[in-house]
Parts: sequence; structure tokens; C-alpha cells
Amino acid sequence: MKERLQELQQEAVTLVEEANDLKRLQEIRVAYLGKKGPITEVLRGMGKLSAEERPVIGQLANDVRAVIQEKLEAKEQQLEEIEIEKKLSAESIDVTLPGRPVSLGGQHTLSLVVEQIEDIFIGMGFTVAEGPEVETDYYNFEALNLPKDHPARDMQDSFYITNDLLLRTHTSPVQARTMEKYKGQGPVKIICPGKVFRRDDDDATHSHQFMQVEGLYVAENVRMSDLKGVLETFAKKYFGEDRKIRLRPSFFPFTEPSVEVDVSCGMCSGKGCRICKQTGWIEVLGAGMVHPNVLEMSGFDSKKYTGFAFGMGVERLAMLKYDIDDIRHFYTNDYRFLTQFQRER
Ligand code: FA5
Repeated sequence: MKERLQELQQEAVTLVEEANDLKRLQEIRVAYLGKKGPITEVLRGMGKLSAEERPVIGQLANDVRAVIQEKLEAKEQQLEEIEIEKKLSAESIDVTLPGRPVSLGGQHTLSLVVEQIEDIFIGMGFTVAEGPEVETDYYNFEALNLPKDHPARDMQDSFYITNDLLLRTHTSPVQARTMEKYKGQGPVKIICPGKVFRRDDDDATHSHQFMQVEGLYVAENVRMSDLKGVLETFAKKYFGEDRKIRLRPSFFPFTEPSVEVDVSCGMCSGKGCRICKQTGWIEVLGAGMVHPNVLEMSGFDSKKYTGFAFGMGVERLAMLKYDIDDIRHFYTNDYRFLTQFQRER
């Protein structure tokens, strides 16, 4: 019996040493130390032993049990440590690896162009004003000398929301809103960039939603030559010296006299192409001297004050400067298109 116990101890210790995971250790524990294990069996057979042998074998069985138990615990600890080590090395972070590049967003091309336009006019003493995109019929039309049923309302097909509310068709309502705030006291010298909406069919140069920058200068003795000077200065600063501008007589109910301003086409250098509809010129803005009725309706004395106003199409200005062949590029938001334009410093 003594030999049997020593054999069992040897067997168990060898198995424990060979075990290489915690599951196997548990199996060995159950097999050798469990209730149905060989040591328990030996102890059960102690009844057959003599009184002298009994305590010796009992003591030995307990010692064997203790040795196996000890070996199991030591091995268990060892395997746990290996496991933790493995886990740590699998999860370790190499802090010396270069980081993944973060792709930074940028400003939309139209915002960049609006900023350039603002910078130029701020440099000429204008400040930036704002107005709502959902506008009343009064400010969009009536206050601009376009009473209800005036035929010139057809020049700008509108998106009406109710009988009295519409998406503004131009930034000109900000003229009337701003003049009202000044309560008849000039000078007023503002620009207003913003979105406008028209029921125009979309094509390479037209969109149903586009941006304008309005300009208004009302003071004593403002003349047509001031308007021309400001627009020429703007064109030179924005396009550079190589582009030409021309003024054509035109009609707007809110200005008298009125002009339309064209810039020479950059795609064909004025020779004529699809973009300029073979004319060599692209219309970029409407302008004129503020109509006395508009001044009076907004609380300004038209005998004391005169002024000029203009409204420019931002997309057209951007297309001309960057030779963009289709206005729809601005709205489809193709990343490859947008990332070509960076802020000018
Ligand atoms: C006006 O909107 C006037 N309010 C401008 C004005 C202001 C005149 C102050 C006098 C005094 P017009 O409809 O021509 O005018 O539009 C002005 C500019 O907006 C055009 O020269 C053009 O550059 C741009 N534009 C007009 N329609 C579209 C369109 N559908 N898509 C893109 N740009 C357009």
C-alpha cells in the first residue's frame, strides 16, 4: 500500500509537471484528489490494515495528498502567470508607431469665395449685414419698387410658401431691411452675402439655389462714378489685372439707371465657348443707382441722399476665377472637387 501511494504521488507529480493549461490541471485534481480518486480508495481500504500500519499509511496518504495539492497550486500559479503574460504581450501598444493620419475637413469652395469677396469690400469700408432666407413679399418685392402684379416680378420666378412668404429670390431685400434700421440717417455702407432661390432650370450656369452678395452704399452725393470705381476695384482685386469687365445698360425696378456687369470669360479668354454661350463674356452682377422710391419707402430723404446698389452671383464669380465649367459641381460635393480649392493667404 505504501508503494502504491508513492507510485500515485510520482504519477500525479509527473502529470502536473507536464500539464500546460489550467483545464488539464483541474482534470488531474479531480482524477487524483477527487472522491472517486485512487487516494480516497486507498484510505477506504485502511480498515483491512493492522493497528500499527494504520497511522503510518494514514499519515503517508495525507502527505501524498498534500504534496500533490502543493504541486497543483504551484503549477496553477505558474500557468496563470504565463496566461497573463501572453495577454499583456498580445494587447501591448507600440507607442513608437506613427499615428493614422487624420483627414481634416475644410471650408466649402463657396464659403472661401464669399470670404474673399468680403475681405475686398471690408477693405473699401463696407460692413457685413444679414437677412432672412424666408422673406416677406413686402421686402422681396414691394419695398424694392415692385408692387403686386408688377410685370418685372416675372424676372425672378419664385418659390412661394404662403401668399405673403417666399424663399427670397435675391439678396436685395436686405437693402430695405438695413435702411429701415438706420432710420433715415446715412451713410449706409454694407454688403450682404447669402443664399437665394429661384424657379430656374438647372444647367451649366444656372441653379435653382445659388448665392449672391448684395452691396449698398447710401450717403450724400453718391454718384454712378462711385459705383463704377468700386466695381472696377473689386474686379481687379478679385480676378487680377488680366480680366476685363464691361457695363451694359439694363433694367431693375429698384435702380435707375441700371447696369449689368460682365467679366471676360476665362475658359476661352474671350473667344467664345460653351460656358459663355459663344459671347466671350459672362454676366456676374446687376447694379445701379438706388431708385428714389426705394430710398423713400425705407425712410431716407431722396433729395438729401443718393446711393448705389449691386447684386453679384457668387457661383459665377467662383467659376470665372477658377475656370469651373459647371455650376452643379458646387452642390454635388465631390471630395476631389472640393479639395482643389484652398484658402488664399
Ligand atoms: C438681381 O438679382 C438683382 N437683385 C441684382 C441687383 C442688386 C441689381 C442691386 C441692382 C441693384 P439678377 O437676377 O440679374 O439680379 O441676378 C444677379 C446675379 O445673380 C446675376 O448676374 C448672376 O450672376 C446671378 N444669377 C442669377 N440667376 C442665377 C441662377 N439661376 N444661377 C446662378 N446664378 C444666377
